[in-house]
Amino acid sequence: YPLMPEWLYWRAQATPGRLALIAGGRRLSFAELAAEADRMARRLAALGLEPGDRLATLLPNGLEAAVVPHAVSRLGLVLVPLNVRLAPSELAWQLADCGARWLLAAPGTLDLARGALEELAGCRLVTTEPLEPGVPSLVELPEAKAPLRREVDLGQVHTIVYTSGTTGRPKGALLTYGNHWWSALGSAMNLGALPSDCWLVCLPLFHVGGLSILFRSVISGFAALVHERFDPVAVNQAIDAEGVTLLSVVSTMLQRMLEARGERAYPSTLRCVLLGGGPAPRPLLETCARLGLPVAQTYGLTETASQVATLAPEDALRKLGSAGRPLYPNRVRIVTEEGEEARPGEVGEILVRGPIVTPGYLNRPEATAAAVRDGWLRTGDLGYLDEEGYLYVVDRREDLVVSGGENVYPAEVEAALLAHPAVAEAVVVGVPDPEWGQRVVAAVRLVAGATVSAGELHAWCRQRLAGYKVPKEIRIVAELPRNATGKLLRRAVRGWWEPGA
Ligand code: S0N
Ligand code: AMP
Ligand code: MG
Ligand code: MG
Ligand code: MG
Repeated sequence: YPLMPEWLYWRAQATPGRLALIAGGRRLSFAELAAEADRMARRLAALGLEPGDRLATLLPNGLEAAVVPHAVSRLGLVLVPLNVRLAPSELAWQLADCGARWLLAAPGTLDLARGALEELAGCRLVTTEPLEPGVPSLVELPEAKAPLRREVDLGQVHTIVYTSGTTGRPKGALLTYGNHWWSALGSAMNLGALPSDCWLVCLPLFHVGGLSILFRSVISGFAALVHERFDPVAVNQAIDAEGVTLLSVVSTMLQRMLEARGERAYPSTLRCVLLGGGPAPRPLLETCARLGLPVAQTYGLTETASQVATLAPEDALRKLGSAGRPLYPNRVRIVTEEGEEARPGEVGEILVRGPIVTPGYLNRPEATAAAVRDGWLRTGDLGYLDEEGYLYVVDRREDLVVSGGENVYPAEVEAALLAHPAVAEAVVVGVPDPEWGQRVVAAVRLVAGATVSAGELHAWCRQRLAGYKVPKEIRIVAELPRNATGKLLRRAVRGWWEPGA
């Protein structure tokens, strides 16, 4: 793999005065962002962190979360951005799996970080600002004289992002500099990238949908505006009055933006709304088309560092409902259940090949071998290509629930329910939901003679699972539906919530 100049180091020399980042109440040029990243890198070095070490972060969106990916790259660390919605035990497991030496937390995540570290030896806490005696903070640390890297190796791992799977624990997807580089280039070649662009980050920076915007900004040389949390009114305001030209959202967010706005048109300065992370409901796309809102559906995964295929702006109406064509230089194939190449229009599994595809999962040789074969990533998603090679993702996966852009695998929730001594059997399914796309619900059968309320089970789940995984409804039933051979019928359980499906 070729060495190339470290992106921010290069950018700060090429266009030092151009606006780079608006976050945490500050506006930074690329030169200022680079200085900020260098300072953070030297302070991290003062903790004893060395090239190759893993730095986990538990950060809400803000200045630190936007600077740390670049600091990590200057020092040669590996960034592990953790989801702030997870439960302490879920975080502890990921921290142990990746062997992080330090966990960086902020005021808003301190308690959660503490909870996660309670039973974990070998990982220490560092905070963004002074919060407690004895706990080092970035602000107070000295700047060590560590050598900072001016070049990066495209084959090297930059990030580990945890993503859930059908069975077992989440897996840490390895993302290299090359994955991020080609992702940013493919995006620029499809949507264009202008010095005057400003890409709003209202997705969390611990998922690739948010994180990838930071790399695009530095690689292509446009600004990123980071919102601390998703607020539809603030997003609309930023589009109207703060020069936002691009933004990335999931359906739940876009819907809330439209509800907050009514029928008032968006300004023509808004070039593109990238809509991804889950199915794009057709009525939502049609409403946007009617309002003249330039929405581009995208299909992407953690394992591909974000976008795989994105509809080009000029195809928005002609190909409504499609996720577009694969981004340069990646390829997409559809393979039928029989293992054959699908014909145009024929549904099968979506396979992806190209430099955006992860080299694999941390500590999981079998899962890696199963997911990436001959360079082709098996996504587990179903879709088809039309005659012109445009991708349509069809929403038919039984094992995955996508709720508000967060993925929930029923097995994980079922395991949490089954861990309760009163629960004999549990079935978790996703049902259509007007706000979340799908919501998680559960049906349980209790151990004979046991008594527990749905409320108690709810509280039990809350202690063990991220809020978005906790079933929005739990039904206690006498019997779960089975077929003649005793197999649990998930579809029948789903029918209790979704009659006629
Ligand atoms: C939709 C969001 C913003 C909702 O969060 P909100 O409103 O801030 O919630 P809270 O106020 O914190 O909590 C209120 C209650 O709601 C529950 N809750 C929160 N989120 C969910 C959820 N998703 N599902 C169900 N319930 C939820 C809370 O638990 C709380 O309830 P109680 O009090 O009872 O606990 C938020 O969910 C959000 O940020 N979603 C987006 C997450 C995301 O980034 N997804 C994308 C992940 N995938 C990728 O990154 C790959 C795809 C990709 O890269 C991409 C995606 C989109 C666009 C572009 C791209 C690209 O390729 O570039
Ligand atoms: P994640 O693993 O969190 O990165 O989420 C990736 C998953 O989100 C994919 O495997 C799909 O199941 C789903 N997804 C992403 N984009 C789309 C889309 N345009 N339509 C339907 N599902 C999508
Ligand atoms: Mg996934
Ligand atoms: Mg998702
Ligand atoms: Mg049990």
